[in-house]
Amino acid sequence: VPDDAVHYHTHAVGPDQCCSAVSQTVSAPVSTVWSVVRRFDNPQVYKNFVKSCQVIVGDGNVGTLREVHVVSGLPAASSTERLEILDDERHIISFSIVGGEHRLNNYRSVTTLHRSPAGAGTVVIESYVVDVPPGNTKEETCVFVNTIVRCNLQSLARIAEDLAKTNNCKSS
Ligand code: A8S
Repeated sequence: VPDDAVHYHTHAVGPDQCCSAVSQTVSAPVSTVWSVVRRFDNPQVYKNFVKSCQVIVGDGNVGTLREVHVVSGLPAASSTERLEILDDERHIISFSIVGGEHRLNNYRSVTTLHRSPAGAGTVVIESYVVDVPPGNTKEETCVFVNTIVRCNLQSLARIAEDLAKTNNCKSS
C-alpha cells in the first residue's frame, strides 16, 4: 500500500468484525479508471453481481443513498448504500451499507487509485470492514467478501482498459 493510502485503509475493527483488502493493477490511466469508479449512481457498469441500482436520495455527492438489487443465487437480494467519501483530487471513494436484505451488516469499504510505480497504469486498492454474520467465522466472511471484491476489480480493469483503447483511437 502506498504511503498516502495507508490512512484511508486503516479501519477500526471490532471483536466481531473482519477486515481485508484486495488490489488490482489496471493498464489504463488513473483518470480513466476514476471515471468508472466515481459513478456512485452506476455501480452495475463494472459490478457484475448488481442487477439494478436506483438513487434514492442525493445528487451523487457525499450522503447520496442508492438501492442496489443483486442477481439471484446469492445469499442476498438488495442493499442500501451511502456514499461516504468522494475525493476527485486524491481518487478516493468510500461507501457504507446502511440497510437491505443481506448478511453484511456494518459493511464499509474504501477504494483508492494510485499511479502504478512502473508507469502509465493504475493500482486500485479496495479495503473493507464488516460484521461477521452469526454462524460464520471471520475467515469465511473474508473469503466471501474478497471473492466479490476481486470479481468487481477484475471487471473494472477490463472495462477501463477497453475505454483507454477507445480513447486512444479517438485522439489519433
Ligand atoms: C460491493 C461489495 C460487496 C457487495 C455485496 C461486498 C453484495 O452486493 C453482494 C452479495 C451479498 O451477499 C451482499 O462493492 C451484498 O458491492 C453482491 C448484497 C451487499
